[in-house]
Amino acid sequence: MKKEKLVIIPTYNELENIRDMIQTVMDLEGDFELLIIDDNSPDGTAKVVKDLATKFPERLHLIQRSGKLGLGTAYIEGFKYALNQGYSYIFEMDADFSHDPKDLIRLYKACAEEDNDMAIGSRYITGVNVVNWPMGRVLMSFFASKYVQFITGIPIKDTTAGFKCYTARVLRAMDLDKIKFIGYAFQIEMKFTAWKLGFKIVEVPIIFTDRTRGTSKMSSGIFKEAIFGVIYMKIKSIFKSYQSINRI
Ligand SMILES: Nc1nc2c(ncn2[C@@H]2O[C@H](COP(=O)(O)OP(=O)(O)OP(=O)(O)O)[C@@H](O)[C@H]2O)c(=O)[nH]1
Ligand SMILES: [Mg+2]
Repeated sequence: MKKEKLVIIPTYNELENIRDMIQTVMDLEGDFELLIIDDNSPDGTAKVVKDLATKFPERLHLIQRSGKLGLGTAYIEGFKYALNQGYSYIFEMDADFSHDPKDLIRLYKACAEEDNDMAIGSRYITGVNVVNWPMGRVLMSFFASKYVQFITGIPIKDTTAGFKCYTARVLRAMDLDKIKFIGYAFQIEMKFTAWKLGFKIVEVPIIFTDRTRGTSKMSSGIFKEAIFGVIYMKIKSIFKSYQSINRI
């Protein structure tokens, strides 16, 4: 089977979502493959993945880690796996259906058919496309994105978005071991690095819906990391020259 598209989903206690999510992605047109990175979820998320892997042995993959090590490190591990295996399009998506799996196809096309290096599922292109979040959280997320744009100068409206398609060349160009943040700041750092390396990034409008099942893993530490992290990242970037670590 051609290793073309790999969707990476990090999970921590997503028992209530994982079965439906896997089935939905497997049913999509275009033979998407799935890599679940589970951090030893106490609710047994990984067990469901293992059971379903017998149904989709070629297309469903699982990496189990010893404990809750954070979203950023889970993705870095997934990116390395994807590059080693030779996938061309690598996606980030949450397990909780906040991102509509059908939009994976639009993100894919934005890269494969429209000559972009990276596509971002964006909530803030046409106003604010967020469903069921309390107003406080909508405003916080929206202004967080504005804050990041202001500090870093990055021309992206949804800087903390976690729904993306990377072409392999973007991930190959980055020194993944140098990506240090783990929460929302991780999402910002990945976009900032891709932009600094000169890649062509497009935002695709999506509707983001708050999770209806399972519980949030976001903590105040993750917000703090993002607030101070962008300032740190910006200052560091002034002294750094951005060059691809591989020839692309
Ligand atoms: N492997 C792994 N996955 C994580 C970790 N923290 C969060 N996740 C997963 O990352 C995705 C995003 O986390 P969420 O808790 O949905 O974060 P959020 O969307 O900002 O917040 P809510 O939607 O309110 O829950 C989900 O699939 C989580 O299960 C972690 O430490 N390790
Ligand atoms: Mg979520």
